[in-house]
Amino acid sequence: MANDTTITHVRVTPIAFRDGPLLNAAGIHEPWALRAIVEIETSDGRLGISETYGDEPMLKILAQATPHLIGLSPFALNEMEQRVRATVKAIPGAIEFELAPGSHAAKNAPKVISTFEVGMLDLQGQIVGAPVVDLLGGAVRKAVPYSAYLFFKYAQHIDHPYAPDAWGEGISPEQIVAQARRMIDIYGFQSIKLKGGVFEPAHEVACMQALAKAFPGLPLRLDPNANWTLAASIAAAPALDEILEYYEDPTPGLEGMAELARHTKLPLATNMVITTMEDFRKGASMGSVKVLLSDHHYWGGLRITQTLARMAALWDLGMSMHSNSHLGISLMAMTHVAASIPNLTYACDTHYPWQEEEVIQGGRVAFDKGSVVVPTRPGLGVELDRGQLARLHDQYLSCGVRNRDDLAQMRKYDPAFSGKTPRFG
Ligand code: GKR
Ligand code: MG
Repeated sequence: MANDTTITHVRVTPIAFRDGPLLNAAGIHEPWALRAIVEIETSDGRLGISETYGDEPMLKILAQATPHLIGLSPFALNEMEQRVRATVKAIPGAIEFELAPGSHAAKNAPKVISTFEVGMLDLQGQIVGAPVVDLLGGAVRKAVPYSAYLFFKYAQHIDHPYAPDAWGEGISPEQIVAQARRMIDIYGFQSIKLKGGVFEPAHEVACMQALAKAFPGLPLRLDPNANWTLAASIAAAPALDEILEYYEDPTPGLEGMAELARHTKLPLATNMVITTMEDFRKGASMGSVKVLLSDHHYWGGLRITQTLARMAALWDLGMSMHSNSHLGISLMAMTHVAASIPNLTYACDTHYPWQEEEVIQGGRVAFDKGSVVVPTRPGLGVELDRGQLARLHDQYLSCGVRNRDDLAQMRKYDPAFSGKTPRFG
């Protein structure tokens, strides 16, 4: 190999950052969202960075997998993948874990592979002097569009851990329109998604109708995270047919989605029923879903996301990206890969507007007309702010949250909340 740089050390730092009282099908977000920041050091003094889930099972698996990176070249992505697959399989009790809602349990090895791949691509970019997107074949767009991701929400968390956020309550159609207006004013987004599955479908449809009226011509999406029965999803279809660009995971299962597809003019989108290659095969043959929402964090990295995009093109599926609560390193990784995908047919999701804190130098990533400009600097194009990393790690140590649990958090507000899905219809 032309470059004899090797990986000498890997550091995983769990962090916690403030997150709003955002409602979803599983319950409500806790006051603290968790992530893990991974630093990969090399023999020539470079540092590659990556961001992933910070829940305890993920930290355990990372702790067991990281020693296997030592001695590898940052270019040895295939060997890294083989080593991770062998390690994760061999860990006794390495139980699969699910991050509620809409993520997928059978994903431990891909989650780790993705984490390491992003950090190693960051290193490769630094070594060759090219942005990550160039290592992925180059950018087909200069900026990646994201959509305004609205949530039903309370004005503040039940236990008042800190001052309420600036977004206020978001329950009524008027409040949801106001939330959209504020988000679009700040970020310039040119499409809107509402996280549903929280209230009766009629209320959520009324919110979408209010958004359609307030923002004529702007593409709209609704995502009830499979919390509507098939009957409720079919019943809502005629009203939504008139106003949505796609209908995201209203009802559970590939079969349910396939049946729903017979009753709506809308393309059905998913980050729930197609999350593995096996699902892809089934989904493609059933024709249940027309838009694939990928997520490099659990699909296994940036390169497999490109493979997925090619498969989507072959099967005539649209393509966009799913998101969970995240900070700027993840946003940059998403931006590099999304910039390399010709058939990115819809603006990507991002929770970024809900996060106020950061771990990267320079503070929060800027958006221009709802898009993030693809960095041209070597690697990911962002560096760690050590002071912020230490501060957010201290928050992790003191916040008490170790695993995301939207259901338990909801039961603090409503002890009878069952969390059983689908709840509506
Ligand atoms: O953060 O509440 C949330 C979302 O509901 C998230 O967990 C989902 O995975 O955004 C996601 C989705 O599109 O399904
Ligand atoms: Mg979704």
